[in-house]
Amino acid sequence: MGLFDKLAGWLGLKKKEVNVLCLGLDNSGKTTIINQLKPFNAQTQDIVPTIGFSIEKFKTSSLSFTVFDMSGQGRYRNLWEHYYKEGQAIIFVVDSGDKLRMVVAKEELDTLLNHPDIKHRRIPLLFFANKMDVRDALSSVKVSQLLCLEKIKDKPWHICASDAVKGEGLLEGLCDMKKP
Ligand code: G3D
Repeated sequence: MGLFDKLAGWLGLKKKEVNVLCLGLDNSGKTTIINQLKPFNAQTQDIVPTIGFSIEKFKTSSLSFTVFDMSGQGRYRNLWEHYYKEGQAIIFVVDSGDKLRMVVAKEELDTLLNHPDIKHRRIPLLFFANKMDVRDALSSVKVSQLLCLEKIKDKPWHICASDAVKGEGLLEGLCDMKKP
């Protein structure tokens, strides 16, 4: 079973289409992860490059992904928040080698979780503590502590260390995830 099937399985295929938001700071590894998840026949739909802000969307028969950076672009926030309503699952990617920006990642996560379109929904969250291969990378436990994930009580969540370049940890992340 491929990664993509796993993800589809985890999300359940009762709904016709499930839209997954893949979020995180720039350079955390979102594109690399998504490319690993993407089946060969996935169509990249709209790559919408606007000045300073771009969203990638792609879609297969049952899943669609919306991927964007949340960093350095506060002024584009209302553009990306527009996508929250239609998201039914969130993959939040953190660079576990980037200790300096962990606090920024946490701020973005907190802002996301407090958003009216997310706050009261039992939307499942899958965290990847990515770049586990880099020297001195923080463990998934440490990343979880720094992001205060234990405080998330009203949504199913799971964190997994990953090396997106080698494709390691992604399958484990999806397998360990509880069905929403
Ligand atoms: P983004 O889409 O979140 O901005 P990318 O991030 O997927 O473009 O990844 C940013 C850089 O980190 C890329 O390197 C990519 O190869 C690298 N990267 C992604 N995941 C991992 C990982 O798990 N381990 C390591 N060591 N590197 C990773 P370049 O050099 O292309 O900028």
